[in-house]
Amino acid sequence: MKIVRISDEVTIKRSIDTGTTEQQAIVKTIIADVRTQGDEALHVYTEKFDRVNLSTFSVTNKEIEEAYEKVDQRFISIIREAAANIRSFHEKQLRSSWMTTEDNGTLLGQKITPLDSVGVYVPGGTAAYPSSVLMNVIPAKVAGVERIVMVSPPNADGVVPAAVLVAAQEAGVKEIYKVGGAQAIAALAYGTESIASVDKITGPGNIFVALAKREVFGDVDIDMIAGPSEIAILADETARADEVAADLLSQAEHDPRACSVLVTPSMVLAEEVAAEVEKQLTMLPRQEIAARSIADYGAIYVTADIDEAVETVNQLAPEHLEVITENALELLGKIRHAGAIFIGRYSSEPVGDYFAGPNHVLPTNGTARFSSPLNVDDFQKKSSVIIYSERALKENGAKIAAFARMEGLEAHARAVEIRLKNDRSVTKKG
Ligand code: HSO
Ligand code: ZN
Repeated sequence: MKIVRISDEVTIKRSIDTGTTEQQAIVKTIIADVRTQGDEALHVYTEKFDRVNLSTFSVTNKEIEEAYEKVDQRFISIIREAAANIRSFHEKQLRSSWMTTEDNGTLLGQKITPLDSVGVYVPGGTAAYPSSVLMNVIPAKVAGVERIVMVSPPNADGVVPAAVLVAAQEAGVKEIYKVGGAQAIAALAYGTESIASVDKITGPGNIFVALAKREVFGDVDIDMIAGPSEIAILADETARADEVAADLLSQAEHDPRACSVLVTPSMVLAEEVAAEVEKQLTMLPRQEIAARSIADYGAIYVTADIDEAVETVNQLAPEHLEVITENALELLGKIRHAGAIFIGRYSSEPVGDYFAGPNHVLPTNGTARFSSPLNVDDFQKKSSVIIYSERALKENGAKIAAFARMEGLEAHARAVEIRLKNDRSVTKKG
């Protein structure tokens, strides 16, 4: 792993895949086909890309039951416990509608309403993570979303992995379709004979899925477009090199384009971690992926002191940040940009990926500067409520009409004034 002494600017190499023009064109065609031909197009693309011919896309109760038989009991109970932790964390995010009363009798407020329907995309292959099913579905459920639909590509046998189905069932998904890729995103956005459209699409996917989400955005809402995983570890000489190295590798094994960096004022730790990473790499089942990630995107930055290390981390705005230093908690106040912050050596990143409760869908690519982990607010929206009182309109009507005329909008002015006039004539008559 390369060790670099930090200069005043951190130029970190990260991977942003915006797709080729060819891929963009393919995605546009698929979306247009699904819009015009519905299920027929879904069948054609499922045969073409997933190499399977399905009679229906819908996952049946029988398939769910079979999934439960395939996975072991211990996994089911771990999933249940993780789901309970995730649920209880997200319940704390729930906000209430509110209303305030002004002295003149006016009521003003904010009404919170869950989205009607949400579609969760779950990738196929080795990235079909049951944990991501929980992390996408549970906040929507807690938010009160009535209809949660899951889509995932079928494998060559025409099934979705058992663990994914079990996680979906445990999270409370009632509607699952075996369809993936850009065609699944198009079906969720525009609807087909067998899949009714949704209002928002979340969940990670390959470049075709990401491009399709970008394409349908505006007709429906989408979550963030996630880049490869990232971890930054801020550590001093009190950290154990073997633990730091293990955590760097935990994200490196996700993707050859994942980005794992250590930021430390200690050259001793830097050298020990570099050696440990090499050593532990050779023992990993996914060493090929992790080795490429470490070689291409990994780095150890050595800073002059802790303050410079904190500043470096803020410039990186990493998806995950671990702080393993003396008095780590004291640094929390100085950290401004990170998707999730793990404090102390017992808060290893996978604790958050699976179990602690906070969401593992986090801003990547430096977007932690302006965005947040997936949360309950992402599945609700707000409406303003205005209940203006008679007294308030009488007090302020003339000002509102004057404001409208300043903008040259006479009908606005008259809409207010007609009420003032009507009330004056009623008073006169009475
Ligand atoms: N670390 C990934 C999430 C994940 N890890 C799923 C394991 N499974 C998000 O950055
Ligand atoms: Zn992970």
